[in-house]
Amino acid sequence: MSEKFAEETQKLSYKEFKKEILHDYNIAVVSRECSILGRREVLTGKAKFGIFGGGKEVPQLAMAKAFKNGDWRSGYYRDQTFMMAIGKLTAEQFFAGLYAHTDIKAEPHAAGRQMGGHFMTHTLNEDGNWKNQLQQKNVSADISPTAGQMPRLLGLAQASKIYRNIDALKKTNTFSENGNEIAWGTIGNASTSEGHFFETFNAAGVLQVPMIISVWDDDYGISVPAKYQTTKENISEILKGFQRDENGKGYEIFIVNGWDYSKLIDVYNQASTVARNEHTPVLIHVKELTQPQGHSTSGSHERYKSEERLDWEIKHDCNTKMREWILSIFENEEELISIEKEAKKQVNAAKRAAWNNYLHDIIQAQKQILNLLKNVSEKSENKPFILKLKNELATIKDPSKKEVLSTARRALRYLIDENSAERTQLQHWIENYNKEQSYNYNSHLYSEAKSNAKTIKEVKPTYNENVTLVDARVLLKNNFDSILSRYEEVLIFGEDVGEIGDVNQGLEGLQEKYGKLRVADSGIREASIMGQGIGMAMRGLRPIAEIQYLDYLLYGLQILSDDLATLRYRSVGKQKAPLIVRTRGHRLEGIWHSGSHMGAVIHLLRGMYILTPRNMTKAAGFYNTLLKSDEPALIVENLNGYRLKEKLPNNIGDFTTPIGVVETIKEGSDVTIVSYGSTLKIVEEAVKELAQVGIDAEVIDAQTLLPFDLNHDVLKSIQKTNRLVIADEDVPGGASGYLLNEILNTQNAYQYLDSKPITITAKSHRTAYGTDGDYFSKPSIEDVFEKIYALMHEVDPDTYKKIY
Ligand SMILES: Cc1ncc(C[n+]2csc(CCOP(=O)(O)OP(=O)(O)O)c2C)c(N)n1
Ligand SMILES: [Mg+2]
Repeated sequence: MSEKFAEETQKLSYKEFKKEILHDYNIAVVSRECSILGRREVLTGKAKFGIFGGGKEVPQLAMAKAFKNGDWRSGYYRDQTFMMAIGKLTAEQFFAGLYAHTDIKAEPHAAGRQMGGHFMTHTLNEDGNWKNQLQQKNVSADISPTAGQMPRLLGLAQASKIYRNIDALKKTNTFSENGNEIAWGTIGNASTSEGHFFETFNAAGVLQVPMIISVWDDDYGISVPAKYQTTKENISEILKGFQRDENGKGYEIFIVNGWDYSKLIDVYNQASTVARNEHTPVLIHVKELTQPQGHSTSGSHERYKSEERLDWEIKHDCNTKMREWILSIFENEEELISIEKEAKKQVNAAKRAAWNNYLHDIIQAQKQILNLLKNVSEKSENKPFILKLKNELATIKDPSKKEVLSTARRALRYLIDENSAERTQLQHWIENYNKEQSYNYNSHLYSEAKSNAKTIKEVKPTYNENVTLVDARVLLKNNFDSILSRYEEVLIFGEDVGEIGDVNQGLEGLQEKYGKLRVADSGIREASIMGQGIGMAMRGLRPIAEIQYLDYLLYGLQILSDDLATLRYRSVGKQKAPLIVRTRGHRLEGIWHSGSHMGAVIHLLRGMYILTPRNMTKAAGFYNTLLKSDEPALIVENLNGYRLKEKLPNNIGDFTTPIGVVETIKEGSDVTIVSYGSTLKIVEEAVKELAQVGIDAEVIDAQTLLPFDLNHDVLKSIQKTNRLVIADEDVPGGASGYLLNEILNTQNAYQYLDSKPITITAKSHRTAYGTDGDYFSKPSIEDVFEKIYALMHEVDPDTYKKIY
């Protein structure tokens, strides 16, 4: 027993001491039994895939002891023991997750949407409002991409720093008590090879935030050993340079073996004191862990581990070692044997209960369909076919919803020519079942709460009689000023955002006014800037995280796509992170400054709003709208718009731009042109020239790509013009392909078209540099003119004679 641990335990009576250790041992054993039976459930076909926490139990017990209410975890799929130890996972819930039970009460971690092993706690109430995070232990919803949990971890930790250091936020709130909360990260040894790990690690050292990263080191990443993962095969060794010392702030680093229960408890205590009190980040390298059942249910580790390694793993299994240690103190094996036997029984019973609970509703549905098919077959000419389907379904002992519904849908086809009450019943049953299940599998991509961003009403900008024209960046700056003064929880950060007030001075002077924490410069690290925003937004702050140029969003795109955009969906509406991402793009210069890839963005970021304001008044209005609601969004400002003159509204901070509403900026009768962002300027010029030859175009600004035109105003325009042109500067089939699908399929506009719909886009390659590079890469005024002219030539060749 280590000294510190002995000291601690002296405070407990022997009885309490023993009780606590046996309680922990019990959790470890129950957790292991879950892993063992879980694997069996997959191998026998009852569950699809399993990834478990066997071999990592003991350090998680220690972490759970130091984890307090208000704290946050951002971890990965090995942490079932931790979840059990903080009282947020039962054995029955573990199996419900494995079976993908869609009832959130039975499976509170994802209602079956995520593979087992991906955990969360609920931070939102039924109405979508925040719960009190100080009264519970908080677990941010896990994701599968290795190290994807790291960027978010930075923001979760940074939030404590913000709450501790910004006076206005110190008033009692439900998120933080003076910033005393720790953000706990867990990561596998091999996943530390990812850039996200190193980027986050460095950033947390720079920011000095209360973050503790535990590396669960089992020497492998699936089959690939440490030799190919980590320099010197040792993550704490190579991170030594981060150790804080007299030369500067940095990390506290601990190294401990994962089977050493008492030492682990010491280390986690020390680590939490350092992080909580001093806001110093900590690394705990937990070594000598094992994976007794291999990586996942997809394979067996005997394929790639040597005999010696397998033998070593048996001897160093953390549960076995903990057992040996307990026996060395208490010398009573009977008690342990009884705990082990009881755990087996308990887990078996939990498994059975979870299975029966999961199957119950499906079996009900199966019975209903068997009954309906029997009834409907009686009078049907296709009786034998329907009965065949019925009998096949009847033989399935453990049916899936798919089997039940697919049988019903196929049976309905046999009744196309028949009319009966039974047929109607069957139709209704299918419709209802589909509706019910669609809620289970398809809900909550966006907020379904009353406060969702689509419901925020438009407030138009208003102007004084003698309106002043200003550089548009001044309008934007005044609006950010207003936002920062109205919302104390708003923070704006990114590269060059602080001291110079962003590269286009949309935030000029605001750091001076609001301080270095609220308007902050960040390192060049887009992925963790996104993560910082996500984590802070999860803790009640309202971050506006800036990506300097749209092209560099790609560095952060993975985390936005995998983490932020999926958050509400994967948590079934139980978590949110209303982060606003600010960037600028469109019509820039050169291959990596062209700012055009909106198609890539809108396809990867379903779950966020993607907004493309055509000027800074519209952009400012979007910020104001978003801050009134609680959903994540990306706003792409026009880089070439900051120096253009705009009218300065007198209701700065109040006016809003509605989400999902297009704007007709010029009416016309011959053709509808839909565009957005900087391309609109080109379109507007071309339209003036088209007017000179008698072509009257209607121009619609899409404004918000996600969601697009909820009122179907484009359809109304096409009903009038019967012709559609979509113009943008993305690649062919990029955002224009998306818009085409929205207009033709979703809005059903195809039926009103008298001409082939056309898209005018950039070339497939990225944009060449310079004025001429732009001219030959992206659509020009002449391109737009000629394409629309050619369209009209096809309609009326006599009036619009061929140009070429
Ligand atoms: C970005 C990404 N790449 C690959 C994978 C597939 N994958 C899942 S787990 C894993 C190994 C992780 O090893 P380690 O971090 O050591 O954690 P362990 O499973 O050993 O606890 C890999 C390659 C993934 N999930 N995400
Ligand atoms: Mg590993």
